[in-house]
Amino acid sequence: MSESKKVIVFGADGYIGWPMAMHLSRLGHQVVAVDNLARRSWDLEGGTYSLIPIASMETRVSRWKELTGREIVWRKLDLCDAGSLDALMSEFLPDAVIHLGEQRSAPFSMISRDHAVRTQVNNIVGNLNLLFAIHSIVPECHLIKLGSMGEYGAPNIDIEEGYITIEHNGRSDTLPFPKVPHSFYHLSKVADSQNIHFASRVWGTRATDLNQGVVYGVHTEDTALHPDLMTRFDFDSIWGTALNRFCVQAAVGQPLTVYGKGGQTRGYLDIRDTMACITLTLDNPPEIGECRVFNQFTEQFSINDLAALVASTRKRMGLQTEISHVANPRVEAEEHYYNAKHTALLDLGLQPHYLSDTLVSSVISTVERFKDRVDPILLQMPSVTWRSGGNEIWDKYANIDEFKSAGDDLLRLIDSSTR
Ligand code: NAD
Ligand code: USQ
Repeated sequence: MSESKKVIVFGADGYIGWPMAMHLSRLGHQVVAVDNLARRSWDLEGGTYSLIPIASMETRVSRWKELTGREIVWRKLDLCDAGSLDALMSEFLPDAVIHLGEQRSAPFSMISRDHAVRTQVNNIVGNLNLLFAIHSIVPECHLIKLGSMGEYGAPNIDIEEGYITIEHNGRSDTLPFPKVPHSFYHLSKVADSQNIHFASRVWGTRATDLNQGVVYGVHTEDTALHPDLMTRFDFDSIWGTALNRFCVQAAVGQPLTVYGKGGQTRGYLDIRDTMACITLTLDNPPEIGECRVFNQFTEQFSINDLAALVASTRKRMGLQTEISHVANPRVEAEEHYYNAKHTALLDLGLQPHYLSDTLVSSVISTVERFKDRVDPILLQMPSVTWRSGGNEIWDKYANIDEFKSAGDDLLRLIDSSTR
């Protein structure tokens, strides 16, 4: 393995963050795991939950130490709290930070005005605070930031890795690739990307912006060690991605909810490949002042492809699956050209897993194991639609201060209820 580094993982209580913290710790890096537990409070707020029961961060890090002898330092901290963030950065002086700590659901960001505001304030302010902390405290630190393939939208031209060379009126320049995203959440990622690019140009920040596709699977070498080390699995209409939802719908005998025509095409990758991509990025840092962009996915599928794959895999297991096309709650192209480059991480040595080989082991087996925990209400069509511009049932708080105090109450509840 490469030299041991001091790495802070922000968003370490999340689906990707917890396996990431363990993966880096196993590789011999000194890992600080940071999260404000917002995701658990958003679950309490909306009545959603992980299909896989998840342990508290305290239990996770102590179980990890007991089983491996390795220490992960756990800190509860909000990236939007600049003073506490600066103190943390000064205390640990990281060589690299991996920034996964954002609100990551497109439907959540479209529920109401307040949800859009909370998403953009949380994500853009948190990322900006981190850029300032790096600049003022650890200017050589490598920022590894999780962006999204959805930042690009679905243009009718090939998607490049971050930059495109354009000829216009006889002149030529290489510029950030144009972005026409799918939601207020994805728009927050575009703003992050712009702020990171600016910090690299002006301050010389060393950054890699990883435009990641949809991640699936819950099993890594480390999550498999003990139930307390497992990561979350979402299946409801706000947090569950289409593939997770299809596997759960099929398991409980509901038709798969393909939104609209189902030609919506996205990039996908196995969570083990997410671990590998971020590790390769950490091991191969950019130069000072370089803002690298990698498209982080391994395969492209349309939603129809995913539904057909779930149905054919289950058929081989002797199980029936019904596919339905339902009215699309989102505003998005349902039939479109999609061809996104993704060679940079392959060139660094990524060896992908492929969904058709692993669908049973990565998703279906987990769903079968925990299907008694499924509340079918959460599989139904979402109450959130892109066109409404605000849902009165959800929109119960009038301003951001009320949201914040409600969030504090929820966090106190979580602190007292997690095991
Ligand atoms: P997740 O919601 O499971 O985890 C995110 C974590 O960040 C949560 O534990 C949350 O509490 C924490 N967090 C949020 N705001 C914070 C703040 N202000 N301060 C500290 N912690 C905060 O999400 P995930 O699926 O693990 O995604 C991680 C990152 O990867 C996100 O940035 C997401 O946008 C990006 N991403 C995810 C996917 C995917 O398919 N899961 C795909 C592309 C990109
Ligand atoms: N969809 C269905 N049926 C469903 C749920 C979704 O057809 O029951 C469709 C949606 O309309 C959309 C597509 O599936 O066209 C993808 O939606 P998704 O919910 O699976 O994923 P998405 O909203 O794109 O978001 C997820 C993660 C997000 C990440 C993004 C990567 O939640 O954090 O940024 O994937 S990407 O898609 O590349 O932008």
